[in-house]
Amino acid sequence: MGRRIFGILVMLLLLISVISLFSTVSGSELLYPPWDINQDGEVDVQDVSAMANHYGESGEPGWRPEDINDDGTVDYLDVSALVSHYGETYVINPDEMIDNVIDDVEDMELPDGLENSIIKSLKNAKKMLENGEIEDAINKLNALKNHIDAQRGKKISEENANSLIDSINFIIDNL
Ligand SMILES: [Ca+2]
Ligand SMILES: [Ca+2]
Repeated sequence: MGRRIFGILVMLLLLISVISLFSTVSGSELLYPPWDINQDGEVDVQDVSAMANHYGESGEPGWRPEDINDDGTVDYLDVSALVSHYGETYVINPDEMIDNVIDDVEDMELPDGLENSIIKSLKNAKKMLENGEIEDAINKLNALKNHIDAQRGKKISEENANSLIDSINFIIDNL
């Protein structure tokens, strides 16, 4: 490891230890932000080490996740973006995810009866979550999956059925 890189790493670690004292936990992120390089919901030492491994490299803008600002070089700008968010964690917000699925359903131009029943189930599940009734919400969402499955290839295309069921599974996995 070159002296320059080593110096940068030491500075980085010092900065991190100071900044992490002031970092806050934020929520309500649907997709993890770009400075969570390995996209595991936490900006931590793993992301720093990924950054250190590719520091100084260049390529097509955004060719690597470590090029956070998509300018084609992994440099101090990317380090500073990472450092300024160090210690943050991000949670998947089920409310927003359900709203997104409702938007998707509205865009699918399903027969009215089916569209209404799916949206009603999603809204019920959302209400249950707001009341902290997680088990009930999961049951509701599982029942909705069966309901969609039963119409697969009939009132709803294979493609749309798969996409909705994938989204619902993702929500359930994150509850
Ligand atoms: Ca991470
Ligand atoms: Ca960059």
